[in-house]
Formats: sequence, C-alpha cells, structure tokens
Amino acid sequence: MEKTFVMVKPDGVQRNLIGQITNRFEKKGFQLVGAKLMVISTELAETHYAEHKEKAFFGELVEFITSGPVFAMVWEGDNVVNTSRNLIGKTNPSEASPGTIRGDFGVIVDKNIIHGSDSLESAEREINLFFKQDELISYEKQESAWIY
Ligand code: RTP
Ligand code: MG
Repeated sequence: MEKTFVMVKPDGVQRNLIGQITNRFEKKGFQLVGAKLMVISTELAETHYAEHKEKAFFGELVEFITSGPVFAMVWEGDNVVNTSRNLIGKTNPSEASPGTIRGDFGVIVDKNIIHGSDSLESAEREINLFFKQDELISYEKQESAWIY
C-alpha cells in the first residue's frame, strides 16, 4: 500500500492545528501508520531539504523547521502521495485554494503550516529519514462490536 510522509511544521504546532490537520486526513479515508512529536536536528533538516541547498531561502528554511516541535506522520492509502499534496494545497498559501490546509490556515510562503512528500521517491526517502521500520504499524480496520 502506498505511503507518504506528512509533517505539521513548527507554526502549525504553535497554532494548535495538529488535531484539525490529522482530522482532514482521517476524514478523507487515509490510515495513520506512524506519528511522533519531535524537534528536528539541523543535520536532519539539511538532509530533508537537500534539494533546496542552493536556494536563497535555504538557511531560513532550516532555521524555521528546527525552531520548535514538529508533528511527523506517515499516512497510507491509494494514491496517498498525490492526494495529500492536493489536500495540502499550493506551496504559497496566498495561491492555495480555500478548502486546502494551506488555503485555509496559511498566510505566507515561509510559514506554510505543513509538509507533504512530492513524489513516491521522496515519500520513501523521507519516511526512512524520519521513522524506523518498527515505528510504522500496519493494521486492518475492524468491523467488530467493540468499536463504538
Ligand atoms: P514542502 O517541501 O515544505 O512540503 O513545500 P513544497 O513542496 O510545497 O515546496 P518546496 O518547493 O519543496 O519548498 C520547500 C519550502 O521552502 C519554503 N519556500 N520559501 N521564500 C520563498 O520563496 C520560498 N519558497 C519556498 C516554503 O516554506 C516551502 O514549503
Ligand atoms: Mg517540497
């Protein structure tokens, strides 16, 4: 089953948006298979965002993403990589459609609330960067009497 890496960035955590963001993925029908609150090291931030190393905003991006706790998650489901990017919305919240996470909660590009992997390859790379194999739990949804 396809998996993707999603992370509530430090601004989203500070604004108490973890619940509302995870709720959108749950309501969509995706399954949470891993999650943790963590503070990213500078080394991990630089590796995660290595594709932007040469960009003018790289230093600020690393500084921001390491500035406080993030909520890192792995979500599973059909086409979850692409669909998550659609739920998240365009990089710049001023261009992101209402109804998307960035469109509803974000204002400026360098504080855009949430990260989502941009391809299957990125998803695999990022999941392995942030999670150990035994931190991911695959499980069946049950239709049994003890669920109320
Ligand atoms: P992300 O990787 O964080 O999920 O965002 P993304 O794919 O939508 O956008 P990407 O091009 O990968 O950019 C990574 C992050 O860099 C910041 N950024 N700042 N100042 C700027 O012009 C600028 N452009 C990008 C954003 O915070 C973006 O999420
Ligand atoms: Mg990106």
